[in-house]
Amino acid sequence: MRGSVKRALWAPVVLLVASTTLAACSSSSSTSASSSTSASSSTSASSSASSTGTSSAAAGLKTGLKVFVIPKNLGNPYFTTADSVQSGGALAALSELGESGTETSGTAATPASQIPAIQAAITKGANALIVSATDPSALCPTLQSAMAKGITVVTYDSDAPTCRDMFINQASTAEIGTSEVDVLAKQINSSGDIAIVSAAASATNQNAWLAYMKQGVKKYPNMHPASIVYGNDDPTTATQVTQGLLQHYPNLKGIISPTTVGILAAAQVLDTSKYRGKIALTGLGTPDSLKKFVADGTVQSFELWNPANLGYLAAYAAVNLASKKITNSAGQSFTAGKLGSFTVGADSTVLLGPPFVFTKANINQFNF
Ligand code: RAM
Repeated sequence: MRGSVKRALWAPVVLLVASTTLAACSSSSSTSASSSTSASSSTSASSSASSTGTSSAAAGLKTGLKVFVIPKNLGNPYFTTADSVQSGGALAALSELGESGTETSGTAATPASQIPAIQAAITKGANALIVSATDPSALCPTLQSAMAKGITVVTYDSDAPTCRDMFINQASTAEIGTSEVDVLAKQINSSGDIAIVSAAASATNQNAWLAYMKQGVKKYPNMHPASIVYGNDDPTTATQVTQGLLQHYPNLKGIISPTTVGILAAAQVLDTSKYRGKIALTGLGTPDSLKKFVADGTVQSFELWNPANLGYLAAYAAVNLASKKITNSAGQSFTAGKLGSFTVGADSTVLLGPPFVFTKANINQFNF
C-alpha cells in the first residue's frame, strides 16, 4: 500500500522553484542578442567563401545555405559541444559543407526565450533551422510558418513532432528511460524512495524519457517514486530543487537526473560526507563535468551520447533536405561526413546510436 501511495505521488511538481529565479531567467533573455551575435560572428567566416546554389564537395548539396542552429538555450555546455566548430558539432559540419552556420537562441531554456531567436532567423532569410524544442506546442506556430515559407526544419535533441521535417534522435527514447531506472536500481538494491530532477516541464525529450521511467519503475515493487522536480536547465534552479528534495524526503535513496545541467547540480549538492555514497545519483551528464564526482564516489555511473556527433549529424541532415537531395521519407539514406551513412526511419526520425555508459573504469577515455 505504501508503494502505491508513493507511486501516485510521482507526479510532476514544481518544488522550490522560486519565482525570483524564474524572473531572473526570463530577464536574462535580453542578453541573448549579444550572445547570439557573438556566437554567429564566430561562424560567419565559413559562409563568406561560398554562394547559395553552387554544388559542394559533397555531390548534390547546395552551398551558401543560411542554416541557423537553435539550441534550447545558449550557455548550456551540452549545446555548446553539440553546436560548436571547436568540438566538431553542427557548425563544424556546416563549415565543411560550405554553408553559412549561425548558432542563436535565448539564454533561458524556455519558449519565451527561444521563439524570438527562431523568428529572427526566419526574418534573416534562413534556408534551414536546426532546433532543440523547449516546448513543442509553443514553438509549433513559428516552426510551421517557417515550413510554409519553404524553410527546412530539423529538430535535434528535443523534438516538435508535428512541426518539423525531420528529428535527429540522440538515442532510443525507450532505452534511455528504462536503462536509467535499471542503473539506479542496481545501485540501491532495487529498494527505497527515488526522485527525478528533470529539466523543463515542457521539454519533449525530458517528458518522453520520464514516461519510460514511470513504466520502468513498475518492475521494482520496492522502489518508491517520490517526486519529480524541474531545474529548467538552470544551475541555480536545479541546485535549489535538489536541496528541496533532500529536505522533503529524508529517506531518499536515489536520484535520476536526465539533464546535463541537473545531474551536475545534483552531484554538487550530494558531494558532501552526509550524502556521498548514501544517496545514489545517475542520469545523463557530460563525462568532463562529472569526472570529479565519479572519482570521489558521489556518482557511480551515468549515460550520454556524444553531443558533438548529434549536432554534426543534424547539420548534414538539414543540408541534405534543404538541397532536396533526400526527402524525409523512411528509407531515404544520406552520408553525414565522418559519421558515415544514415537512413531515415519511422516518423522521419534519424537515430544517432546507442548511448555510452560511463563508469570509473572508462570515464577518462572521454573528453566532452
Ligand atoms: C540538457 C538538456 C538536453 C538534454 C541533455 C541530456 O543539457 O536538457 O535537452 O538532452 O541535458
